[in-house]
Amino acid sequence: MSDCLFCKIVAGEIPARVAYEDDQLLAFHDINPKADTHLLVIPKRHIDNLNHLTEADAALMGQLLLKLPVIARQQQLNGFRTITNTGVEGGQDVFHMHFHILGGANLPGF
Ligand code: DGP
Repeated sequence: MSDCLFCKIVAGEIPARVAYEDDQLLAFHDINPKADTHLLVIPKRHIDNLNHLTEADAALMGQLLLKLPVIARQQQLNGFRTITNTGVEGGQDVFHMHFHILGGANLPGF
């Protein structure tokens, strides 16, 4: 999607501190971290949010979930919090599906 911020990060048009990349997924540091470690994990292919998933996305979502702890371990996190905000009413600001990984010191209460 040409006007999507995270698609532009995938395309290298907007810089980001990349923590992990493969052919389907990208993880990068959040520009406004809410904890000592705050990453965003996204599918490279544009999907607005969980509301827009179809059966065809099942394998991709499986890969994404499996990679979350791998990426967290690469950041030396033994434990972490995962959040995905869905829709305006769910607090989503960027409409390219992303999973927050939050961890380390200063993890806010929930
Ligand atoms: P959400 O509210 O769940 O849609 O989270 C969007 C997150 O995206 C928010 O924590 C800040 C982050 N963010 C917004 N713009 C940029 C950017 O240009 N670069 C990076 N790295 N993160 C961004």
